[in-house]
Amino acid sequence: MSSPQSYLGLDSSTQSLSAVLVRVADGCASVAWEHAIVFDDALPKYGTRHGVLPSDDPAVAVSPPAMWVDALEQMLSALAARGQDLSTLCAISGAAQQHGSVYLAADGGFSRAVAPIWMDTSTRDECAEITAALGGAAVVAARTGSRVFERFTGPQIRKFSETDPHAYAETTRVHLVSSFLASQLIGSDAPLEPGDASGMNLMDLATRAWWPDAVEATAPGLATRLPLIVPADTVIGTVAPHWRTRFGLPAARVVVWTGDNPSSLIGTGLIEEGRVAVSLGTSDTIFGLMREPRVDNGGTGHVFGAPTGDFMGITVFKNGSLARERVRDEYGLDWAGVSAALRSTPPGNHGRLMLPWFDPEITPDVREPGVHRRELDPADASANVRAVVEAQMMAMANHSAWMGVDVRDIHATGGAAVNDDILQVMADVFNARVRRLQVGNSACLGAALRAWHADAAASGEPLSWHDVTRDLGQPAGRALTPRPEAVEIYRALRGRYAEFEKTARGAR
Ligand code: XUL
Repeated sequence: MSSPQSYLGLDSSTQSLSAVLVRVADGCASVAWEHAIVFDDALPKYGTRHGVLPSDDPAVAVSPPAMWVDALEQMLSALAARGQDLSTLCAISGAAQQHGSVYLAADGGFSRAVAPIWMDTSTRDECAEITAALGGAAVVAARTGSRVFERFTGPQIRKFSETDPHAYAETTRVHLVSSFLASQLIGSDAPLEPGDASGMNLMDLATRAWWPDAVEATAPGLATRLPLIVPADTVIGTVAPHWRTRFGLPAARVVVWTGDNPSSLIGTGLIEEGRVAVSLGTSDTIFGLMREPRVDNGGTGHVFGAPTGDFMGITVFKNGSLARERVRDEYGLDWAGVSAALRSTPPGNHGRLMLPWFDPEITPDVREPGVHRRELDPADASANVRAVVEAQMMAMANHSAWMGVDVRDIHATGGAAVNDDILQVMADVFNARVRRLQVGNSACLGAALRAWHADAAASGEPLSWHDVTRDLGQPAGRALTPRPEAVEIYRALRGRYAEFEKTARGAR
């Protein structure tokens, strides 16, 4: 019998910091502890709403990076307070919301008090300028995996360098949220890995190194301000002495952090091509592993590096859980009420449609928020609940076709994946079998499994991705299967939904 080992995975998302502690004994992995710190509730002094600072401009979305550090401290304190032996803790890794940028000065303090995050859409001009300088959208997409997007870090850095050149001049390091928090954990400057770095419009996907032309086109002197990019399995240090003395943590290895989506790829067990996962979180995302990058040239899809060293295709929808909650709250319902509404209305909703653009949308590209209804009475609570869920599923199915995956099986994760009635709509719209994961927070689980995988390699006893995802990164429980009559209805309705989207966007 080998002695037990444990691995900590952290996930700093838009609204919370969560942790999963995975225990490995005799080759079997189980979850020993889970914990979450919700920013608005646990750190009210920062005044965030859903983790974001209030703004009069719907295009602006920023968060205070100091809040993320405070949450990390609360989390490590909670880990220590479990009172159990932490000496088995071998390695820690993490995931974070992608694209957000943290600006540090030479003394390690913030040169900008706020961090623009993935919900920010205020960089339209910067996107156009970078695209033009690099020879067009198709060139940038082929090289970096995505055309230039407002929330991607490159245009965000450009905006900061132009609107506050003095503070930009003071900046010596621009971190992503992932590398910023990893730096806190190791007590020194942490690198990035290709998964999160591919959300910046600055990395060459083929070489997994910075693309000099993009770096130059983005902001003056940016090259020296960017972290290094290292392979995704790199041990970047150990838990800093500060945390060890404070909370009695061991000198566990710290593995380079990644973005929440690449991390979820591991946490949902998608280590082979041909399957997809749908994450129903603050953002809804659909993603899958790709052996070779197939880029969505003109569209809204992205190709990121995958933690396995392969690639992943992903499409992101901004109006995810906040849109579902808006509809739920508008009609004074709870989640049981949402389920009841879905059960009391038929698939296809008698043709009643909603475009749920409560906030500016990423996919499709919608800058002016606005909810559109067709044949849908705003006073009809049940029909509106069905309409928002059907809209999200149809948009996801329509806009992920570029990934070229014949979707037969979906691994569902994220907060709303606990709801069978929502997952039934997913199964019917995609005509696919839907199963949820054993561990709800797949980004967090992925971080713990990445820590295990890299620690094993660093200890000279490498494990395969299959080994580390076998016990926990797999679906569990009953599958929701598509119902043939509903599948037929959605086959037709998806076309009508696409046409409604087109008309509404054209009317702008
Ligand atoms: C990915 C994206 C979001 C954030 C959410 O491109 O913008 O999924 O990573 O945390």
